[in-house]
Amino acid sequence: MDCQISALQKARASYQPKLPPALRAGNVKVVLGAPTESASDQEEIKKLFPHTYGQPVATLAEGDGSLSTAPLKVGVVLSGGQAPGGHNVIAGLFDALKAANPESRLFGFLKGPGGIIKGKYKELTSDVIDRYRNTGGFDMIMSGRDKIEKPEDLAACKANLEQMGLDGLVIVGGDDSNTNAAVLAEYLRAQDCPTCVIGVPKTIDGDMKNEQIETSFGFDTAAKTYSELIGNIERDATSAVKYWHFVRLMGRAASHVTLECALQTHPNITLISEEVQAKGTTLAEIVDYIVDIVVKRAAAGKNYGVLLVPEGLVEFIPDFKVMIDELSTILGRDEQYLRSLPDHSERVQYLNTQLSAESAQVYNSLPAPIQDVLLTRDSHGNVPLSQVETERLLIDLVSDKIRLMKARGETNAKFSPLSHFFGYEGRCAAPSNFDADYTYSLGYAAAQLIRGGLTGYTVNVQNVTKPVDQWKAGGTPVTMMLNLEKRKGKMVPVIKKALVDLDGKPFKVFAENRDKWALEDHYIFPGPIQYFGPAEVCDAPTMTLALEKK
Ligand code: FBP
Repeated sequence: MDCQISALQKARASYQPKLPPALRAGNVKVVLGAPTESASDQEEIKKLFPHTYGQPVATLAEGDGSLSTAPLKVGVVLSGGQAPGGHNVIAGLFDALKAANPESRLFGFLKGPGGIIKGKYKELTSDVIDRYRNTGGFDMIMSGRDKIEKPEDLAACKANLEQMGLDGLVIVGGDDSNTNAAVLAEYLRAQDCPTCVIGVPKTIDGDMKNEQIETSFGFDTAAKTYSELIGNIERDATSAVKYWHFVRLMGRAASHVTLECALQTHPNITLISEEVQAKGTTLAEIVDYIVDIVVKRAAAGKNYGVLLVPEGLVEFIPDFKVMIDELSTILGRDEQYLRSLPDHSERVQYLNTQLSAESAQVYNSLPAPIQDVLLTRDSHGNVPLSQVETERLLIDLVSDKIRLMKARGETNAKFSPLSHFFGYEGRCAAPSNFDADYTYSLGYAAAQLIRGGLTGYTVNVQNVTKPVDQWKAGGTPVTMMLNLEKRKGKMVPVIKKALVDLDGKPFKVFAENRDKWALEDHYIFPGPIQYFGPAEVCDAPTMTLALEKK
């Protein structure tokens, strides 16, 4: 049977993403700026990256024919969580390589960085690429979360890249994967391997951004997809007038997705992890804040509402953070032993002998499934927070408190909560026009950096709140974005995560309005992403980006 595609997919396949003028010119050059320094810990990072530290910022401009037109062999890998637009990065890379020399070839490593280590790849020809233009997902070559870190993994990558004769490798990933790109670039250069390594900033979490990288791709589409769903829930809430919806939103560390969705939909309660951390708010205080709004709305006859909570919240509640850090140190030391214990209760028993008294108390107060998740780390040392059901924990605690208040005659609120988690629903949506253009431009620019022989760079496209005619592209040295962070109890170089800036415009606009949104109903219903139609409906950037760049 023929593979069937939807009517939208068919129409979308012919969308031609827009490119910044310098890339459209067909003749591009690389302009290098002044040497750079890492975000912090300069001396230590310089020692760890002696061959690639301090490289200059690169800008792509209309050119002078100085870039290589020799046929190139390039590999590409998709790393970490899916984000809308990954396929367009590959399409842009492919088109740029072919435009420079039709003999150039592109290879996709399969299932993430593990594919480079194992030498698993497939050639990406135009018939493969054309099937995936402007589609969501990473299914063209799949993704994975392996970390290229151990000496034997680095050596295996080098051997495979050399055997394939690759001139360049493009690693599409978030902060951890772009850190991987820096580590691999340094290693290859130290070993005189000619393969250039270029990273592409991807993550729906929106936390890989800085002065050079204005946004990570996928954030736009994912946040708009969740906002559509939240808007629908708000309509349902005002129609049924009987449910409180507790919605947890993806975003492992930073609350950008939650903040963006709040700006787009005006829910009654939004928790922002960074504010919780800055104010040192405890879990009990968070519960009190929620209960207060539930009770006040009930008194006004509104036994319904919508609450947004970021996935990363628990790591930002001060006593939880201390407990999670202690667990990470224990895992760094005793993970094997803990895994060898026959059941969860024995693990808890052992942990109680290792954690400080305060942390043991916090850990013991949690339900067993959450305790269990907190003992897991991915290959980058992160807690898999997408599995921590914070929305249910909050529902339980708020329900308990309201029950008590009712028994004491302090409220007659009817609290019927429903829980939701929006994460995977948005990561593979068809990229919005913004993400389709942005990712295609990133891929196209990555090819130029490789043609220029640059390595250890993350590609950037800037000025993105302006029309594409004013976009600019270039490369940011990865070491410029590094700092040292504690992972599994050890200090390691990683790209500094951009958390929500409490002094920034997006948070301020939210903070100025939240009391009004709490008690009155100011819901906004953004509706689904539009791909065809007027620019103000189809091409608007996120509110976060618009406010940041205002
Ligand atoms: P990246 O940082 O790799 O882009 O992934 C982000 C993310 O979507 C987080 O928001 C979420 O916590 C995590 O991936 C979920 O990971 P997994 O896909 O392994 O369940």
